Amino acid sequence: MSDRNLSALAETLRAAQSVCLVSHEFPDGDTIGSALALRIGLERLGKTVEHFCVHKVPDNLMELPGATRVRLAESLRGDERFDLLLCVDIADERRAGTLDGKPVMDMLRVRCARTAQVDHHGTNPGYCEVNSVDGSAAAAGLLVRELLDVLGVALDTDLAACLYTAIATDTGNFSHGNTSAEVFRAAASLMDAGLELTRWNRRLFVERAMPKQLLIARAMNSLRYLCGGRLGVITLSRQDFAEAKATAEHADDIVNIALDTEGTVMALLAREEASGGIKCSLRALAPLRVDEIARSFGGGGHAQASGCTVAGELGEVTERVTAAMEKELKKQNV
Ligand SMILES: [Mn+2]
Repeated sequence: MSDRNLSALAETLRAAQSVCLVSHEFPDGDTIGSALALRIGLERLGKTVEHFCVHKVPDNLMELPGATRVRLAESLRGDERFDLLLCVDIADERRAGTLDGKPVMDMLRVRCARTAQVDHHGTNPGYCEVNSVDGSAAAAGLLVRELLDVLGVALDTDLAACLYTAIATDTGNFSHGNTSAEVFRAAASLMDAGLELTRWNRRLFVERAMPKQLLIARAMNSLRYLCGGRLGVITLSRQDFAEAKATAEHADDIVNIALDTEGTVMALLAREEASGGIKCSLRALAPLRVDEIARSFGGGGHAQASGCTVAGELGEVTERVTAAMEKELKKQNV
């Protein structure tokens, strides 16, 4: 395995006294877990560390050590200065987000003497002075674990919790195609360090907020199948959201309930938006695609995951979109 430029990054970190960590917008387990692990390691080496993000840390990560110390980018003061800016899991500098319409990265750069990053996106253009980037790594957390090793920081249960969160998140709980032998070797080293596996696994992958559970119950109740089960359809009304005390974010992956059915190859979630209009999420299993259908309703997206917002009444819009999906299924079947 390549050096991943980790010795250069380690040198840069040793030379810095104050470090400004930044996680990407709409933060996930990798950008937060990796940065929290870096914070623990750097503080153990006697550094001063601040950790920023434009958005707040998701609720299910708030128990991680250091999560309550993550600062919103808007709290950055005019007189704050750092020796080093360290971007974590940020594929492109725009991904750090914006504040009042301005790139957060611009705000941070002027306050930091040097810039560095640790990332695992193959498309990363290398926008810092020191770039530790490996597109073949499954998570930024893998690079951070190795970096801590180079820095001579020994793993403990806190570091294990943060790095597990990073690695488990980006590998879909050790199930996606990027789950390499390196991932399992790293996980083994976290177990050796005393990882509380069942605790963090529950927080990340088992528990759901109660409004989400209640919304799922309603989604399940509305679930029906067309085309002999090849098309699954879920509808959620504004009343469903109100009675579950749920918001649009709680509906995020509910369309998968329909798609994850034996024999189902296409799925639709149609939900009434608070602002009026019906938000449709369309899914398909490759080689089937739904982007053309979404486009025909004024939306768009990826081949197998698309969306559109259609004016009209829930039942009527659902019927129109499912008719288009049925047509597509029949077309692909001949
Ligand atoms: Mn990542």
